[in-house]
Amino acid sequence: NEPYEDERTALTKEAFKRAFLDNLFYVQGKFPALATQNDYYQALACAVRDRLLQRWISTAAAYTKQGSRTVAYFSAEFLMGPHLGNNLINLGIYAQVREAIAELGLDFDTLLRQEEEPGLGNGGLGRLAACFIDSLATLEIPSLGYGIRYEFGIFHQEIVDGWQMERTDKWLRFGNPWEILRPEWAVEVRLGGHTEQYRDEHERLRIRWVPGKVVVGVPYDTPILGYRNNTANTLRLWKAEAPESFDFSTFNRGDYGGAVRQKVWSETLSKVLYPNDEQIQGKTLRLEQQYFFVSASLQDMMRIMRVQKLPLERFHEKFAVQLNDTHPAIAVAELMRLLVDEHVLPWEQAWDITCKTFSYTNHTLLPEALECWPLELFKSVLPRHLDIIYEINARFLDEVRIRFYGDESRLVRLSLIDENGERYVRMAHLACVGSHTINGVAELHSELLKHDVLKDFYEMWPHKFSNKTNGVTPRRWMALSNPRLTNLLGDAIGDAWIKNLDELIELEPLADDAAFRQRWREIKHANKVEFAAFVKERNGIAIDPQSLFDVQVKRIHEYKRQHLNILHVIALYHRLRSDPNADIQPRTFIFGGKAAPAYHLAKLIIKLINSVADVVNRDPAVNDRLKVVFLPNFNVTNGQRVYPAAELSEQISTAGKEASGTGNMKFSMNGALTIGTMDGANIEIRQEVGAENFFLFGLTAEQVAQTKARGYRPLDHMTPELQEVISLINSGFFSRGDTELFRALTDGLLWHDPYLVFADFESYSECQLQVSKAYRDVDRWTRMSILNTARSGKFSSDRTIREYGADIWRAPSVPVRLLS
Ligand code: 26W
Repeated sequence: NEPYEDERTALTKEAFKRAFLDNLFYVQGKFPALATQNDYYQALACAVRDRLLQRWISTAAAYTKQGSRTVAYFSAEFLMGPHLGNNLINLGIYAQVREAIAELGLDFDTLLRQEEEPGLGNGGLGRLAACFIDSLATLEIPSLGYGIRYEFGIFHQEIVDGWQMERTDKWLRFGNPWEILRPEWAVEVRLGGHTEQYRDEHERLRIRWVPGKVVVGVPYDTPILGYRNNTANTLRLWKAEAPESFDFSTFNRGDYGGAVRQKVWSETLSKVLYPNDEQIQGKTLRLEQQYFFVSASLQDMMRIMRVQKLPLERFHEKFAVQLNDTHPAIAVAELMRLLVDEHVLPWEQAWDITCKTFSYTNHTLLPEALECWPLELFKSVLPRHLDIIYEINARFLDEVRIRFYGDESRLVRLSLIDENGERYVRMAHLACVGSHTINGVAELHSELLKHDVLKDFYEMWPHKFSNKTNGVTPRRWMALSNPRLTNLLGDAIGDAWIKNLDELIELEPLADDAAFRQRWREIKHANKVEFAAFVKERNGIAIDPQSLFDVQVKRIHEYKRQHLNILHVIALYHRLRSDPNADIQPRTFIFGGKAAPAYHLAKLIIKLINSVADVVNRDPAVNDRLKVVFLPNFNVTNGQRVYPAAELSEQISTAGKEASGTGNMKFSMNGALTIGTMDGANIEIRQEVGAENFFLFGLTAEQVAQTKARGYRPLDHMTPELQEVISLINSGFFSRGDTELFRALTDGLLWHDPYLVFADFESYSECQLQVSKAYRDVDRWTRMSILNTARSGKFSSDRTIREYGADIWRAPSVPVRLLS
C-alpha cells in the first residue's frame, strides 16, 4: 500500500521526477527532444517552488492568525544569489533531487548553472541583507524584506584588453520562477508637485500635497526558506508601473506619445540599480527610487494592519523597521506624513510611534558615502517631506538647545540641514533622530561611530548606540558552496553546525589528528583543482593547484587597497627576475571585483592587475612560481566557487576604513588564513581564531589617524624595493612601453597616497614572508586552517540576528505548523 503522495508536495525522489517531467510539459510546453537546458532548469525550479509554497502559505496563515510582531528589513539592495541550490539545501532535499535528475539522464550542475543570479546589490551591504533574511527565516522570526525589483541589477563585468567593460544585467530575460506577482496589493506613490493648505470638513487646517506625478508600485514576492523548518518568510520587491488612469486620460486626448512617455518614465523608477558603493552621486532618480520603495512598503504595512484589524496607533507594536544604511532613511519623514496628513494623528503621537518603529544601521565610515541631498533637488521631488523635516529639525534643535545651553556650534553640527555653503538634507541625521537605536557593524566601527562620525549624536543619546558585528549564513557559504568540507564535517562532528555554527568548536581537537589533517588537505586540494579548471575555462590561464592560492575578491576601491597587493606581486616578480634561483613559495594571486563605472582610479587598478598578469604569466623566467589571475564578474555565484578553494584571504584595507567586511568571514570559515590589518571584523576574527593563526600587519586605526595628523608624506616610506616597483610600472614595462598609462596611479601614491599604501608596504611584504614560511610547514598550516574553521562560530549571521532580535527588535520567534 503506497501512501498517497501529492505530486506538488511530496519530497521523495519518485514524486519529484514525476513533478519535474510534468512541469516540462505543462509549464514549459516542451518535451525532452526539444527541451533546452534552460527548460529543464525552469521545470526543476517549478517543482521546487511547489514544494515551498506549502510552507509559504502555512507561514502566512500562522502569522496572520497570531498577529505576530514582524521585522521589516528596509534595504535598497538584496544581493540574493541563485535560489535553486539554496532552497534545496534548506528543504533538505539536495541529495535526492541531484539523484533524481541524474537518473533522468541530465546533469544537475548544468541545470543549477542556468539560473541567472538576481544581482540586486553592489556588495557587502546588499549581501548582508540577503544573509539576514536567511537567518530570520531559520530562526523563525516573522519578517518581510522590502526593496526594489530592479529590472537590471549590478552590471555584468567583462575584461577587454585588461579594462573593465560594463554590460547590462538582463537577469529577467528567461523569466523568474521564484517570484509571485501580487497586483491586488499595488499602491500609488506620489512625487514632485507642491503643497497647499486647506480646511477639512471639521474646519481643521490641513496640508494637501498636490503631486506632479504618480507611479504605481507593484509587489513581487519571493519566498525565503528557513533551514529545515516550516518557515517561509517573504522578500517583497516593488516594481514601478504607470497608473492606468493617467495613461488613459492622456491617450483619450489623442496624445499617444504622451501616454507612452508617462509609462516609460514611470518604469524608469525601478529600471536599474545604481552601481556605486561608498560614493554618492546626488541624482534625482536615485532619491525617487528610495522614496518609491519606502512609501510603497509603509503603505503595504498599513494595509497589513487593516487586514489584521489593528489600529494604526499600534504600528510600532506590530512592526520593527530596520533601516539598512541611510538609503531608506526618508521612511522617517514618510511615516510622519502618513500618520499626520493622511491619518490625522497629532504630531506628538505620530513622532512617538515613528521613533519607536525605526532603527538605523550605519555601514560606512567614508565621509563621501554619507548621503546628503541638495536642498533644491530634495524639494522638487518631495516638497511635503521637506516641510516635515524642517518641523522635525526645529523640535530636535530645541531639545539640543536645552541640553547644551549656549552651544551654537553644536546646533550647526547636529542640524538635519547642512548650511555650510550650498544647503543639503543630511540623511544620516534624519535616521539618527528618527530611530530608537543606532548600530555599527563591527566593534571597531561602532566605536568610531560613537567617537568620530556620529559623536554629537552619541553625546546626545548614548543609550541609542550599540554594536552588532556582521555575520554570514553558513547555509550558502559552507553547506551549499563547499560540499566536500560539509561531508567531512558531517563525518567528524555531525551536522548540527549548519544551524548552530558554534558547534564547529568540536573540530578543535582534530587539529592534532594527523589522519584528519590529511583529509582536510585533500579536500582543500580537490576544491583547488576544481577552481583551477574553472579559471582555465574563464581566463585560459593554467594555474597550479600545488601553489598557494592567495585571494582578494571584493569591490575595487582605494581604501581596500588592491594596489597594495599588486605592488607586492610586482616586488616578488622583481625579486625572481633579479635572482632566478630565489627560493620562493609558488603562489597564485587571484583578484576579483567590480569598479564603479565612473571611478577611474579603480578601473586603472583593474587594468594594472591585468597588465601585470599578462607579463608575469607569460614570463618563463619565473618558471611558473608566480601566476596572477583577474577573475571577471565577481558575484555571488563566483564567490561560491572561490571561497572554498582559497588558502590565503587578503583583508588589507587601511585601518579604520572597512566598516566590517563579510568576505573575510566566508574565507575563514572555509579554512583560509587571513593576512589582514586591524580593521573592521578582522580584529574580531583574529581574536576568535587566535593571534597565532592570523597574519597581522600594518598601522592601527589610531596610528593611521596620528600619521595623518602629523602630515603624512608617502616618500618618507620609500624603500629601495618599492622604488624599483614604481619605476618598473612607470617605465612602461607592463604597458608595452607606455610610460604614462599608470601615471595617475603612481603619482597619486607618490604625492598623496590617501590610504597609506606606502606606509604599510614594508610591514605587508614582511608579513607575506611569514605566510610563505608557514605554508611550507604543511602540518602547521593545516592546523591553523582547521582552527580557523573551528573558531568561526561567532561569524554566523544567526548570531547577529539573535542579537538584533534581543536588543533591537524584540520580535519573538513563531514556529510554523504545516497545513495539509
Ligand atoms: C549612496 C552610495 C552608497 C551605496 C552603498 C554608499 C554606501 C553604500 C554601502 C553602505 C556600501 C557598503 O556596502 N558597505 C559595506 O557594508 C558591509 C555590510 O555591513 C560591510 O561589511 C563593509 O565593510 C562595508 O563597506
